[in-house]
Amino acid sequence: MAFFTRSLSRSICRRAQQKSSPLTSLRWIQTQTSSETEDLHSQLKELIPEQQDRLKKLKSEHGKVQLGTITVDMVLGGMRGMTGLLWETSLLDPEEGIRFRGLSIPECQKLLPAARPGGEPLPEGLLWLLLTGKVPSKGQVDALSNELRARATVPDYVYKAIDALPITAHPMTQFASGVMALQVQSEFQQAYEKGIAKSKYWEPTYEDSLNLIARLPLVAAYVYRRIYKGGQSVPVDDSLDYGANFAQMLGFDDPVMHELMRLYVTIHSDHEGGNVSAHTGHLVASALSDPYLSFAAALNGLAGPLHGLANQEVLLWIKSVVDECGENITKEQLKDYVWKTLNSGKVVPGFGHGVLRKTDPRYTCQREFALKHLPNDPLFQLVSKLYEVVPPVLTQLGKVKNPWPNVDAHSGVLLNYFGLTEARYYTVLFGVSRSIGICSQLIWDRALGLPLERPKSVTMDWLENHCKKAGSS
Ligand code: NMX
Ligand code: MLT
Repeated sequence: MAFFTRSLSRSICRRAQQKSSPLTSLRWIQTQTSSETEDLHSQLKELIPEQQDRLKKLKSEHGKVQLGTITVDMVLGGMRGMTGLLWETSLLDPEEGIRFRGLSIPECQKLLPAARPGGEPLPEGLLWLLLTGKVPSKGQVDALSNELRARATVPDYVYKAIDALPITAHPMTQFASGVMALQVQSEFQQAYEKGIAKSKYWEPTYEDSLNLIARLPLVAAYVYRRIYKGGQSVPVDDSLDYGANFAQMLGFDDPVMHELMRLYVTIHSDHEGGNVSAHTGHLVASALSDPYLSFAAALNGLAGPLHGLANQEVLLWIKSVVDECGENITKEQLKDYVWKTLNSGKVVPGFGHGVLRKTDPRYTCQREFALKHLPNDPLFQLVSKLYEVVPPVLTQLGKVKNPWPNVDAHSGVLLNYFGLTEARYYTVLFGVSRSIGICSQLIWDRALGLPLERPKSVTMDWLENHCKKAGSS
């Protein structure tokens, strides 16, 4: 939920009542504009006591309210549908998709500052929104861009740690190793060793988080240039924002690719708290591991093929379709290829989801980007055909809960079109973006004093005995 002071909220509510649909009104009041004079740190500092009180009140007044029932299916089924985490920065609706602090992706595209009029949102603006629940001004976003650039310094030993790995190591392995090496500079770890008070934990967590977010593009670009471009680096461009600079350091100076990277980093940043990477980061951080340690753990979850690595798998799979059947494959041939994949025991990458039950809005906005910038690209046309062919096949399987495409079904063909063709690298891009969501929530975890995460586990014996006692057949 976003934040607003009581008096401001009353006036916003009055204005919201004048709006047409109740749903639009509710969304409208969830976010307010940042006050122009304040910087990010000052805004957070002001918001924290208010939110601490809110949490205390929730606990004392409603702590015993039930949120649902836990079934054996949930325990055996990866905890699907079990509400068990507090995650402030975003909320996922199965039908509608993600909302960042109450704003949908199209609303973010409309409201967040852009580099050019009508352009894609700047990821720095999203970071501000996730942290404060407020829409920043262009001036605030520009100041945050400058701050991130100033924080973007990477010690040489980080590159040496990466260089110690064989060049054939997966890009995610190299990237996560670089993040672990960055941890040497953790301010939280140093402060904890010196005995920092719990009420101040959020401050070094904030410093680590902003430093980490600022430094990740350099480490990620180093991995890319090391593996695919003979180790020749491209320097930071001080005139560019976060997303554009990242693309630039990878070696792409096309302004449309810069726009794509801004969109990419924005939409991959956060997907509420239960996904593997976010949940892992949150869990590890609950032990008071610093943001570097927590985020490195999150990256290792992102590197799994059912999670972030699916973006690599999608492009490799699409290229295997083209290799076998050519670019002008008919829908009938495509259907046969999908069945061949399924019959060989594999999943169709880029389709399905643990929570979503409709087409992922992150897929839809990437499709819109493609329709605008690369409508005639043969691989985009293939992705469009897959949108028609795959869902009925998955539905026919009879067990897939969501046959629709997710975010990973589309990202690869966009990157490939602009020359970033190395599919094995794609999950690193996802990782850079995910730092924005995970770190924003980590700052709030410490500000709110959230406890060590430690759910109860049981054995099959325990479950069988419990069910016998409960009289279930
Ligand atoms: N292709 C083939 N089978 C599928 C697919 C798919 N795309 N999606 C789900 N199923 C199967 C699934 O493997 C399971 O089979 P079984 O009972 O034999 O184990 C059955 O359908 C029921 O699964 P669901 O409850 O629909 O999905 P679940 O929540 O377990 O898993 C995913 C969600 C995302 C892991 C699953 O849909 C999948 O494997 N998709 C392909 C990989 C992918 O695109 N992952 C990226 C997700 C987004 N991200 O970035 O993280
Ligand atoms: C994500 O972005 O984390 C994925 O869509 C997976 C999920 O939400 O479970």
